[in-house]
Amino acid sequence: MFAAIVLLVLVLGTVVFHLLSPWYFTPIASNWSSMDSTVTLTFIVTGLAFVLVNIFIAYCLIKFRNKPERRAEYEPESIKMESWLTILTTVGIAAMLAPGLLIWKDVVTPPDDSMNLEVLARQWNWSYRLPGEDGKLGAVAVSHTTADNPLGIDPSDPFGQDDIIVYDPVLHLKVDQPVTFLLRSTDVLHNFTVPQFRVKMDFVPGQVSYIWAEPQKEGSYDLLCEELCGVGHYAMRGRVIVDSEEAYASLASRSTHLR
Ligand SMILES: [Cu+2]
Repeated sequence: MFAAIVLLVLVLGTVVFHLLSPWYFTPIASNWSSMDSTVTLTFIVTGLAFVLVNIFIAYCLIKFRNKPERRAEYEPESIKMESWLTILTTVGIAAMLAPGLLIWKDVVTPPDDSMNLEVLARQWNWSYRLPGEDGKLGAVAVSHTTADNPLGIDPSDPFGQDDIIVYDPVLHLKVDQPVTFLLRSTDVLHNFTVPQFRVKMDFVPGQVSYIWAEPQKEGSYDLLCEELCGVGHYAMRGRVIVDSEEAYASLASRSTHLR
């Protein structure tokens, strides 16, 4: 009886803590509210399973508690119960996973008006490359990488000649402009995470991975590397500043010297 009461108090405490907890996601600043919906759905499904299973255990502890005259029943199989358990588990898991598949399709399909922007991760800092006036990023290759050309821009590609390179952890973005981040690493695995954008992706040396988001709220956000990438990992911090259209335009006109 005592164990059953402790169990029920723990369940109640856990649910109340979850509902009243001040530790939750930072306010969202991008188009990915669907991510928050899937997390909420997962909490509902797993929360229901957690509460029901524990109430059932507490019920069994009381109902089948030890009595001198009681004998255990031997029932190795119950087709009816197993069928119900299989159906309920299937419905619960499908409810959690199916929306994720639809949202993943959106994650891997950047919109047509999305701006390509390159992020270069290195132990342990960030650089960025934005398309110049031609609106296109030039070709890059590891074979062109030198101390003077750390991004490996191909000198023979005209599209690359006006690219804007930012050797600074601060990246400016325009509000309501979808951006596809092309992710390159020159050394080890890193990860691109702006918690307020709700999407994250690994950098894999030797390939270009990508992620897209539409920043919808002006502000200044931390850019984190969320892949343990060496002793300086903790210091691999960047900053993404989402500007209004006017602020971004005046910044762009000033940043031509960065070319
Ligand atoms: Cu890193």
